[in-house]
Amino acid sequence: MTQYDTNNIFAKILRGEIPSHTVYEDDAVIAFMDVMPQADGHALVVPKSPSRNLLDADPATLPALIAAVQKLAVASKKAFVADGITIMQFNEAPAGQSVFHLHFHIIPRHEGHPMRA
Ligand code: D5M
Repeated sequence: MTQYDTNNIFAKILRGEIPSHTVYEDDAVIAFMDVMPQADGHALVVPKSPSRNLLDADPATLPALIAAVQKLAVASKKAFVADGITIMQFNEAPAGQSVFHLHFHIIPRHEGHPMRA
């Protein structure tokens, strides 16, 4: 298993070393807006505990994380008056992961509006 790199960009955001447009924080997670949104309102939910992705995450951290994902999904649907919410999560580069700190994408979706590439 590849090791967790403490210099990944989300670790730097969690340490306050680089800015983010943070929209939610609790003991377990922060959520901030994605800088390359695939649709308006695209946000990321990032656990504070260090793991590269879901494959190496401590199972004890997952209930609080998925509860936060649900909370952000419900809030996002309301805030962006969305018809639905896409939740995405990638594990390792061949699967589409580019930032190697576990995160969930929360993407509001509207009837007739496909996601941007
Ligand atoms: O995608 C990682 C996601 O992280 C991608 O949608 C861009 C986003 N990203 C990269 N850097 C930043 C910063 N600094 N702030 C906010 N969002 C960022 P994945 O393919 O899931 O690893």
